[in-house]
Amino acid sequence: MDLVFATNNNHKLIEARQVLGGNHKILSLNDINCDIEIPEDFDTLEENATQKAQFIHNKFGFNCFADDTGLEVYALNMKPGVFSARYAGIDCNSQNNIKKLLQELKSSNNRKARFRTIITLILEKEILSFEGIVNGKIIEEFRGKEGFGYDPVFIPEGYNQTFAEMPPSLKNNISHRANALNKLSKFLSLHY
Ligand code: ITT
Repeated sequence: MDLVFATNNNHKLIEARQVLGGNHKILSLNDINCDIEIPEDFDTLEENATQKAQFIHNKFGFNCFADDTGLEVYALNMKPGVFSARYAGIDCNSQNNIKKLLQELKSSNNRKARFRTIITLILEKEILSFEGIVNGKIIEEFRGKEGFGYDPVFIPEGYNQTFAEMPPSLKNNISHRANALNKLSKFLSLHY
């Protein structure tokens, strides 16, 4: 099946194609000639994922899905969460966000965190959501060059490497996004 992935994040697109690409054609926004910045106006992952998917579906009519992801840190009352992309400010990059995170956690022994992804799928007018979570901890320094976002400071439970130190294929087996994408894949294989 052809599905548009409503994301401006190329890393997410690569990850989704690795999980779903064998059975489905995953089209990018480029592939459908869409160069519009998709709005993300809400303060929950669920609402933002739905807004992104609905925006593309309404404008272009394709079956599509969108992902909204947050890093939830226990000692910070699950922040930055839905505000992960702009944690250090609206124009800040991942490095700035991580620096702010490490600063906020400086006096804390509780480094427990999780990534949570919500994927919303719009298929033949039906709207469905899939959640993926990976538990882990935030380390005190940047480690690794793979991945993106907060990957250099996040070690998933049961591993010694950060997501940015792992081969991408390993992150893509165990991550929050892989988890949600696998649920989406299972749904598609059962129903279509
Ligand atoms: P789209 O909304 O266009 O899909 P985005 O990069 O804005 O792309 P999010 O709003 O979902 O995506 O991302 C929120 C933040 O969380 C952002 O700073 C990302 O870098 C970070 N993030 C998302 N997925 C991640 C992952 O797998 N590993 C590390 N950081 C991640």
